[in-house]
Amino acid sequence: MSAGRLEVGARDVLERNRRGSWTCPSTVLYPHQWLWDSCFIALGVARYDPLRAADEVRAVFRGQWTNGMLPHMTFDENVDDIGSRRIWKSKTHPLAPRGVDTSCITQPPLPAVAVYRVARALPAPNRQPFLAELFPKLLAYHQWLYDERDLHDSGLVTLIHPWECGLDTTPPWMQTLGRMPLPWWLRIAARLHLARVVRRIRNDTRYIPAAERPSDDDGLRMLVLATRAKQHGFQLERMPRLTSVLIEDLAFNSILVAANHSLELIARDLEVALPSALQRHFERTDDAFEQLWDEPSGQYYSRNAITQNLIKVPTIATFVPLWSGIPSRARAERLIELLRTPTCFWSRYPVPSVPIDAPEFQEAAYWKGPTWVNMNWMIEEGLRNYDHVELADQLRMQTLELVERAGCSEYFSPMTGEGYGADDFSWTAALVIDLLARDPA
Ligand code: 9WN
Repeated sequence: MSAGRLEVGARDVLERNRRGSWTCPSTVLYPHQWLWDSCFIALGVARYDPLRAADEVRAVFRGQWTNGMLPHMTFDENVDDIGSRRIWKSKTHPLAPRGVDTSCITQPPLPAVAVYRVARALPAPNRQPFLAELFPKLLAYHQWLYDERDLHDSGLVTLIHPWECGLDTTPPWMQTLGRMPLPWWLRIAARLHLARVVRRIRNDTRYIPAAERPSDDDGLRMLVLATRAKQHGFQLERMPRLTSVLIEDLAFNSILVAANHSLELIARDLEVALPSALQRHFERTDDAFEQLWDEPSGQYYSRNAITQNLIKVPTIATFVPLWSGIPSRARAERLIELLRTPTCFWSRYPVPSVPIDAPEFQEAAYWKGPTWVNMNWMIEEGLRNYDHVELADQLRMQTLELVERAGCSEYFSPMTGEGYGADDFSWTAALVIDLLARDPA
């Protein structure tokens, strides 16, 4: 297939998934708006329709809470999807917006990156007004992340639910969740009563083979965890340490570093200063990565915020710091050596979300093994940050080849390239457009 046909197909997916000003990830499986999906979508759309990309990012802020929180989902009122909306009941929360239903947790903080990059693609007269419009909202979001989620000023934001990390079923989260104490009565109640609820909420397995989606057990535990968080107003400071799963997530915090940097660039373009307290938080975050580095294995890991132990289960998240320019050159070289190891991360269709030689690896299971285009996109840029241009080009070509062969699937087998999950998935389409537009060096 030619690059032209690939681009036309990808644009077509984004057109079909368009819902007015925003784009859903998949009409069948994900008919609402998701936070980091819309940011990735905007980055691709900006390549051919910057004004639409600006609207896509703007729409993310429809759901912003009065405390600055950006929810991971904003529901489409025209879609009858009572199940998942019922978990949140956002309108019963005093800080939630009145006009739309949202979830009550966040997702990887990509908006500042999307705003900055989309602004650069806009016609000159639209640029400053767009930045000026969104800057206070971004500021409020980053402020919320630090005020509400970095209670001890460690510099690292703590997540209260795996849905916040974006790599939902990634082994470090699922292993920690698996150890979450469930009282016996809840265990039984969960099995007997919630199973029905889970099945209602889980319309996913009606469309996608169960083996490609979160297991019932993972799904049930995630649901229990959301219910518990709700009992505590989704507020970290109120969550009991014993029955919660609190993680200083590696990918999320790495993305935060890049987003903080974008916010600094936006402030510079607007010729305004960032609050000095916020600037100090940014510096602490940069420094905190030292604590997520494990010298013997030469990798970064997420940290359990309760025990303060690193969760030493290798995943693709270890490469996200490359995207944000976090590691020193020496550490980056170690990470890239690991990345290019064929028995581990450099499979036939890299990059698997879990190394193929790890006991946790499952070829088709969501975030437990498959290759995802958004991760490849970040790693490709990360390789360029550290001047590994040839490897970046190779990853770019192999990612495009994947999509040429299997279509805009949600994720892919890292061994055979077979497409899994939802078809016509928006961020796959959008990021393919961005990769095609990128000048291979
Ligand atoms: C829950 C929409 C989202 C992505 C996440 C991905 C998946 C949802 C789900 O789909 O999560 O938020 O139902 O499993 O894990 O990264 O944003 O595409």
